Amino acid sequence: MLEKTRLESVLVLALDRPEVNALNSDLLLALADGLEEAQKDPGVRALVLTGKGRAFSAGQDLKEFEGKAPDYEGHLRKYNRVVEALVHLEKPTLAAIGGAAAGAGLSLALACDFRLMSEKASLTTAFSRIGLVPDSGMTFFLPRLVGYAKALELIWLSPRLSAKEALELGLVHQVVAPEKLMEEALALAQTLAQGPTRAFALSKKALLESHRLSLEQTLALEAVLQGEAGRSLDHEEGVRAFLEKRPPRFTGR
Ligand code: T3D
Repeated sequence: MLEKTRLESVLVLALDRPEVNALNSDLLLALADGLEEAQKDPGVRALVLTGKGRAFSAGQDLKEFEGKAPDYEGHLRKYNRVVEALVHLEKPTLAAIGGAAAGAGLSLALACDFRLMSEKASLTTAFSRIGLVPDSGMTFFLPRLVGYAKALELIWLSPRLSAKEALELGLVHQVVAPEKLMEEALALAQTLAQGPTRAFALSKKALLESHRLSLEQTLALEAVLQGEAGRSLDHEEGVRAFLEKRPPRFTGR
C-alpha cells in the first residue's frame, strides 16, 4: 500500500494501490506515519513522494464511502495530518509525478517543494466534477503557484492538463521522459540532501509565513531564523569552505 525505500539519505514513499493509487483511510494513515517518521530520522535529508503504476494518485478513493453517508469533515482530518506533515517536514520534498494526479492526489503534489512530471502524466483538480470543494491545501497552494484567476479556472472547469501545460503554468518544475522520471527525481533529491538542511527548512518557513505577515513582521522573523541558521554547523562549514575555496560538506546540523 505504501512502499518505503531508503537510498542513502533520500527516502522514497511510493503510493501503491490498484490501479490509480486512490487514497483511502489506511493509505492516508500509513502516509502520515511515514512522513512523521521521516521528520524524526536525522538520516533522512530529502523525501520523494511518488505513485507506483499508471497514476501518481487519483485522490480520494470514491468507492470507500459508497452507499454510506460520508463524514467528509471528519475524514479530512486524515488528509490534513498528511498535508501538515508534508509541509512542515524540515527536509526538501519532491513529487515525482509519473501518471495522473487528480483531486487530493494533486493537492499532495502541490504541497511538495518540487514537482517533476513525466511527459505522459496529467494533472486535474477534479473536485468540481464531483460537486466538491478543493481540499488538502489546494486552495492554499494553487493560487500561489498560478494566481487567483487561473486557480479559479482550474478548479471550476477542471481541465486535464498535459505536462507541457503544467510546466507553462509553473505548476511543475521539470518535465522529463517517463523512463527518466525516477532517475531525475532521485538525482535532484540527492543534491538537495547534501545541502544545508536546516537553512532550507528555515527559508521555507520564512516563505510560508511571509504570506500572512507585514514587511516589518517578515523582517523580524527573518532575523530570528537567521540567528538560528547562523548557529548551525552547516553555516560554519559553508563559510570555512568558501574561504578555503572548496565545496562545502554540509551535514544538516
Ligand atoms: O473527505 C473526503 O473524502 C473528501 C475528499 C476528497 C478528496 C478528493 O480527492 S475528491 C476527488 C476524487 N478524485 C477524482 O474525482 C478523480 C477521478 N478520476 C479521474 O478523474 C480519472 O480516473 C484520472 C484522471 C485519475 C485517471 O484517468 P484515466 O483515464 O487514466 O483512468 P480511468 O479509466 O478514468 O480510471 C481507471 C480506473 O480507476 C477506473 O476503474 P474501472 O472502470 O477500470 O473499474 C476508475 O473508475 C478508477 N478510478 C479512478 N479514479 C478513482 C477510481 N476509483 C476510485 N476512486 C477514484 N478517485
